[in-house]
Amino acid sequence: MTIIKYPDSRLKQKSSPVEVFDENLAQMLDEMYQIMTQTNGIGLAAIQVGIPLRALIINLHREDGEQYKEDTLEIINPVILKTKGLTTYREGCLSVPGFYEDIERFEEVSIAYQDRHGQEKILQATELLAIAIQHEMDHLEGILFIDKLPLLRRKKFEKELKKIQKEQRDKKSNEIRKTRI
Ligand code: QAP
Ligand code: CO
Repeated sequence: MTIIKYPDSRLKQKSSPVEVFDENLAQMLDEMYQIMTQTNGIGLAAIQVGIPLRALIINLHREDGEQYKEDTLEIINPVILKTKGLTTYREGCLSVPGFYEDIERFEEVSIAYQDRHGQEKILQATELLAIAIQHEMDHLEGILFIDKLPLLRRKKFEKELKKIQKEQRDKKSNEIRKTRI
């Protein structure tokens, strides 16, 4: 499993509902957790590892700054039932590393979803959890947080991305040249 990065077109795919709650699903969720924590993430949708299923995981840090596996929320086939208020938060994304921008979201959301066993659940989320849920649910529709930026800020992002991509290309060709000499 590797994390797919923007501008890979797979990130624009709409994910399909999970219909089978079996050992494969459990294994996918476990592997997603591993890669998310290895890359310092707090949320990951299955499409970010190339699997177009409506599944996502969230694991927020506790007050001690640590992540605990038992805190992981595994959210399958979510639907928003209710929203309240608006709030802005500086978001990032494992598929858009190094970029952070303010995004407006609902302040609170209630969702219905299924857990890894197919059991139906309801969750009322506030604060960072509410934001993480909305960010990850957008991935299921093929939407990234940068898609929500106003045109000028989106252009600024595309410009910064080109610069970083060029730097990485130059660094690579330099490394190749060094090993030849
Ligand atoms: C989504 O985001 C999210 O740029 C999860 O270099 C966003 O885990 C949840 C990350 C906002 C709540 C609020 C980003 C790691 C991780 C980077 C992430 C990076 C390394 C982002
Ligand atoms: Co993301």
